[in-house]
Amino acid sequence: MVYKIVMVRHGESAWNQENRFCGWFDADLSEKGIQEAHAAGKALKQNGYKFDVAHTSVLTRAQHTLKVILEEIGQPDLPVEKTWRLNERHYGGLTGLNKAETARIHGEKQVQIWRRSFDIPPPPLEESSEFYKIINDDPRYKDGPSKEEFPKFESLKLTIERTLPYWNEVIVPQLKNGKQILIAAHGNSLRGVVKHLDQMSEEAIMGLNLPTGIPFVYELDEELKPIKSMQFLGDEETVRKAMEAVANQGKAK
Ligand code: DG2
Repeated sequence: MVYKIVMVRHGESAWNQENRFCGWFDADLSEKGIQEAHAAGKALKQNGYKFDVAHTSVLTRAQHTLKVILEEIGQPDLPVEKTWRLNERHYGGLTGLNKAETARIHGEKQVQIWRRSFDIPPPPLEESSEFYKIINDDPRYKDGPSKEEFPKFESLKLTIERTLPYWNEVIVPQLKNGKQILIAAHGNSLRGVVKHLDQMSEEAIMGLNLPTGIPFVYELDEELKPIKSMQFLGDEETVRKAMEAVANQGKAK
């Protein structure tokens, strides 16, 4: 038995477009992001994908992407499970800052460490920040995380620690029951899943930048080891350029 699972990072968000660290701030898709979501849905349709269940985060940009995709593939009523565990990493005190401007102030090397190091977190989101209450008092978190575990920042390591329990306890049992699954989530929550599936080293995962709105497929064996890893539904050159563009967001320019 071979298991197949499809994942997609949401389409470009308004804050991706403005090149701002977004994390748990709830930016919606940009116009381009909506188009990317339509294109993602069309690519899935062309390749004959149908799903039994979809999983997404509690953030609008991922849910919006999923909604557009499900409409495109003719499954608007598919059961959708939403969890904060698939949220983007919490970008702490960097939330709202422009990435290029931050690179000009702190240096590209420091921004690269904040964006891509495995276990060095960004600075905490202070209570005095204009984003603190917006995020911490948001009713979408009434079912978790609890006040005690509510993050003030997250490294990729911390993100993986809260995403993996959901992968193992919710997604894996569904996969093993033969369910066809689609996950619409975020650059870093999905990098965490990819690191886990491909058993990538902390070094190797630093070099991975996921493009917005291009679905990718994993084929897994009985033990959930990849037979095929990260097969993008898009031509190689487009995917390469989109990945490079994400990497370059941290350049001072
Ligand atoms: C981006 C990722 O998250 O940023 O929070 O700014 O996938 O929700 O757009 P997403 C953010 P980088 O780690 O690529 O800087």
